[in-house]
Amino acid sequence: MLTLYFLQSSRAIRPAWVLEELNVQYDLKFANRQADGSVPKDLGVPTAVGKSPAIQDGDFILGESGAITEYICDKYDTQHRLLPADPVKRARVREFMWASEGTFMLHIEAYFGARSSASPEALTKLVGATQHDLDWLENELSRSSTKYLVGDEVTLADAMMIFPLQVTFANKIGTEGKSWPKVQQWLKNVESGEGYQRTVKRTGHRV
Ligand SMILES: N[C@@H](CCC(=O)N[C@@H](CS)C(=O)NCC(=O)O)C(=O)O
Repeated sequence: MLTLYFLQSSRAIRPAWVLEELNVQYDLKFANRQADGSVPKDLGVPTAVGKSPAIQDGDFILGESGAITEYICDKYDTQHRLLPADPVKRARVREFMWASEGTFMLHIEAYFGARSSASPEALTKLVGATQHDLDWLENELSRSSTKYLVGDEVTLADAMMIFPLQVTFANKIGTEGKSWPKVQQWLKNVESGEGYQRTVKRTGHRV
């Protein structure tokens, strides 16, 4: 049985949702955040870096949410539902996957790291980077007019992108008084989906 190491309010929502979408049986090793939202010292995660998420599948241990979600698809998504076989669609999905960590989360983490000490000018720049990311996503969704990021069914693009968008809106990183209607509609589509709802019920995920 596959084990998912799941820290509350973390990127672990990504593999959890993928496992639920594919109806893969898994054990959930749950860790809560401390009362102030910080992460407990030892998450009990068996990777060297010890971050959430991680999985153990037999003897195989893997970290990094992008690598984990791809592994789950390679092993369990025989119909290529979430990671399409067609090279163009697959590349499109992976474009969002890479953007989710390498662009969106990068800017969010930089903002969180700097917000208590940086100058107002530096903070404005960091907030501007996230707003620019939202503009890009709004533009992508306007061009495609699909329910999800790549087509009208959930893919790994949605599973990876959901977390940075939830964090951005929950923490109001440059969002106050502004709107990105396509992005906000996409978030609604995701959060009302049956597989996503099942994931929240099983994990208690909240942002
Ligand atoms: N790039 C990694 C980032 C993992 C990461 O930073 N996870 C956070 C939670 S979202 C964590 O475990 N933080 C605890 C720590 O840094 O000790 C991924 O996508 O899995």
